[in-house]
Parts: sequence; C-alpha cells; structure tokens
Amino acid sequence: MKAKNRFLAAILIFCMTVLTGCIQQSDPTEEKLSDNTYAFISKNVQNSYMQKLYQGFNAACREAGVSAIYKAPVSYMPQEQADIINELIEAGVKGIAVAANDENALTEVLQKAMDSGIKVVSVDSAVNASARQVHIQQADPDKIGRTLISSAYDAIGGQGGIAILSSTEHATNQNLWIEYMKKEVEENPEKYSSAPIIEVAYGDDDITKSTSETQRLLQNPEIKAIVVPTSVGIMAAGEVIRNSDSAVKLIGLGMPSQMSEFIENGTCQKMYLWNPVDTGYLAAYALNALNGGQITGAEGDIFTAGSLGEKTVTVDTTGGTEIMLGDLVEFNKDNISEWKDAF
Ligand code: RAM
Repeated sequence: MKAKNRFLAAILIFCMTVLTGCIQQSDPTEEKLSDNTYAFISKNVQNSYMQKLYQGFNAACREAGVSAIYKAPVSYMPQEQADIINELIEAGVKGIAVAANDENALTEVLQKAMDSGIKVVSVDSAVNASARQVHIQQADPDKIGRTLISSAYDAIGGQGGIAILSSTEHATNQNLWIEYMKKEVEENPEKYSSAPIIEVAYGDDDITKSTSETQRLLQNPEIKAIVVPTSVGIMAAGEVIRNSDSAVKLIGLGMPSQMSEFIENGTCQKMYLWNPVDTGYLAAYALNALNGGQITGAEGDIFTAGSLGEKTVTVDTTGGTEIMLGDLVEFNKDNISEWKDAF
C-alpha cells in the first residue's frame, strides 16, 4: 500500500473508532424524547433482573407505537428515583412505570407527575396507593411468601433455623413476601416449632454485601436454610455456599439463566420466579390503556394487554388496585434446563 493510501486508511479507521465510541457511549436517556414516550425506572442500574423487565416494557411500547426509555439510579437511595421522576416530568413523558426503592418516599413527586397528566404505575415493588394509578403485581405475594418458607421447611425436614437474606430494608416487594413468610410460621406454630425464622438479614441487592452477609449467616450453626427472595442476593448466596461446601440449604427467587449452575449442582434446592419480561410488558400495556382511556385504574376495569390477552384491575391488600400477571414457576433439577435460556 502506498504511503498516501496508508495515511488515508489510518484516518478512516480513526474516524470510525471515534464514531463508534460516541455511539456506544451516548446515553439513550439523553436523547430527545418523542412526543409519546413511556419511561421505565429501574431499582438500580446494576440489577439485571430489571433489564429483563425493560425488555418486555420496550417490546410492548414498540407494539403500541410508543417510544420507551430506561432510567436507572446508581444507588438504591429513593431520592435518586425522585430526581429521575422530576426530570421525566420536565421532559414531558406520557407514562412512568417505577420499581420503587421505597413505598412512601416517592409519593409527592409521583402525585406531581399524575397532576401534570402523566400516567403512573408501579411495577415489581409498589409505591403506596395514593402515588400511582395501579400496581403491576408479578404473582400473589401471599403465595410467594408461604411457598418460599414452606420449601425451606421441606428442604431441612422441618429441623433447624431458617434465615432470610433480603434485598434492602425498605423494598416493598421483599418486605411483603417476608410478612407472609412470618404469617405462615405464626399460623402453623406446631409445624414450625423446630424450624423457626431466626434472622432477617439485608444484602441490599449488592453482590459484595450479600456475599459477606451470607458468610456471616453461615457462621451460625443453628441456621440450616437460607431463603433469598432476590435475584441478586441468591446468586451471591449460591456462590458462598458452593465455595464453602456448606450443607446449608438455599431456597429463593432468581433467574434460571443466572442460577442454573447452582440448581444443577445441588447448591440451590428450589427456586421460583414469574416471567420478568412479561411483567414489564404488562406495565407498558397498562400505561397505554390508562392513556387511551380504556382503564382508569379502578377495580373491575378490563383491557387487552397485547399477547397476554385480557387483564382485569383488582383490589390489592393495601386498599389500592393492582393487575396480576400470573403464577409462580418452580425451578428444580428436573426442569431447569428447559428454562435457563428463557430469562
Ligand atoms: C431482585 C429485585 C426485584 C425482585 C427480584 C426477584 O432483582 O429485588 O425487586 O423482584 O429480585
């Protein structure tokens, strides 16, 4: 190649590299919003479960001819979600779906959003009923809580202490599930007399803290099972239990794509979840039905949520309303291979 050609080729490669860098680094949230945009606010930027919700949210927005935008706080501090909501009000989005890091801390800003005409749903982790039009409920919280604790009971044959490793202290969804775990134990005192819940720990949906909390729990010889109702925490717990060859049983909620190894090698006895992609999909369709006037979020409202079919708004346990996605799926050694590529 002649020197001149080599020089031109070098300039071309340089320009392409700069351009590609710009494209990759450009924050999609900085782009100018279309006139009709629905925003999804994640619990945290590092939580990959949230990205599965957004996958479905985005797909539903595309089907409905609406733009979608993903916003994620860097920490689990509720103020960061409040700041994001203020920005979205300014930007003039038409709908907000938020997986809340605190049930009550977003009330004022979400009411401001609704007052300005933005439709609001909470998804995965609820805000209180006055701060949303409706909540998107993944599966019955009563059933989730009771199923998790009774599976832990079964895994240890009813003999030994059970610890819970949750996410953050203020997470509405995990707290509700833990409430039902405790209820199950209280309502069946004889059954659980030798398998009490002895501690609730918090890993903050952070791998490092979930790891050190699991290590700490394993120091307690009374603990024979750990229930981890969070996809982030259960991965950390699986790693610690496997690496320490511990006989402590692991039960919880998690994604098959991340946990198949631990289920196949027996570290995690049973795990449950619903379809996270469908959860996000349902949230976007609910926003669309609110915007189109098919529903107002009141009990008895009915709408069609794309490929999920007809959905009905029902009352929740807090006096607000919710739209239920479906049921829990159990993952174990026998079926995990069928699920690990799904989500
Ligand atoms: C974590 C989050 C989320 C929860 C899932 C199961 O990703 O805490 O809120 O629903 O786990």
